[in-house]
Amino acid sequence: MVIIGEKINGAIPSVQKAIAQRNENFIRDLAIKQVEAGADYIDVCAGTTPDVEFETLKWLMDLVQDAVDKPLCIDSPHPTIIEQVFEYAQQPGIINSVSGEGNKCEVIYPLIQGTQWQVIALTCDSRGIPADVQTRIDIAKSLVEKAQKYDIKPERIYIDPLVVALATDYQAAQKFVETLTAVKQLYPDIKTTAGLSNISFGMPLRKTINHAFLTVAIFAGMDSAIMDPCNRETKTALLSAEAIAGRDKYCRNFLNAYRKGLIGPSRF
Ligand code: THG
Repeated sequence: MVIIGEKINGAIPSVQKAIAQRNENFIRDLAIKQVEAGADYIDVCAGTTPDVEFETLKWLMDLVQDAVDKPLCIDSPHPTIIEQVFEYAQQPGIINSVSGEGNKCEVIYPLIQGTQWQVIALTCDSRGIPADVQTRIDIAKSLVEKAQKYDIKPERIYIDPLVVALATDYQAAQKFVETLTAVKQLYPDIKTTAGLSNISFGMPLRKTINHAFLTVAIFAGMDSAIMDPCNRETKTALLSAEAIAGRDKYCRNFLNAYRKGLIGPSRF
């Protein structure tokens, strides 16, 4: 499982405060902790208004790259901002994200053409997130086909079938799994990812729901998750699910993590 550490996101109040105060140590510490906990990529999202997004995102990127040697997942809804910060990335990572909305593909695909960069493609467009599975599959197809014109192969694309809250659509997880399965059948080399926590928004016992969803998504073949790797219970759920899904040969990862004390009941 490819883990994209989600914690450096200006939408989180403590991070927003650290950004406002330009608290370098706070951001560095979040990067280091996530890498120690097993993050493969560090998501950086400014979560500001567009006028200060470039300088904020560049500041975050510089700090993270100074603190750890992991690639970035550059997270912005504005393709032109991604275009501006791109040159400050020290190694190829993931662009988060393109979708069928506006000119996102037309800006991002040429930027990563001929590079090792990967890209997350969301199955939504200017109409929003489709309520039905077939429209999501159609959007995924169009995003993959457009990428082919820029020599971006399916293996460099992470389709995000977009998790909406169960509280909004009680069939959200079912639709997610159906979209993911169909996309993988169409493009066997494609990768898939998702943010874990959206599923439980507006519900009690959020962690429990997130963990059940993670298990189901892993069983459906999800390759990556945008998540908090520092949460011990989530890590335990992740490694259990991978073992159960037959994705952990001889349960080696599970047993090693257990021996190292990285998984198990939470400690107080
Ligand atoms: N898909 C894609 N990108 C995304 C999302 C997605 N980027 C943003 C978001 N969704 C994923 N990122 C976050 C970041 C933080 C939180 C939720 C989603 C969050 N964090 C709490 C905190 O850190 O305080 C709690 C974390 C926890 O303990 O689980 O809520 O869907 N492509």
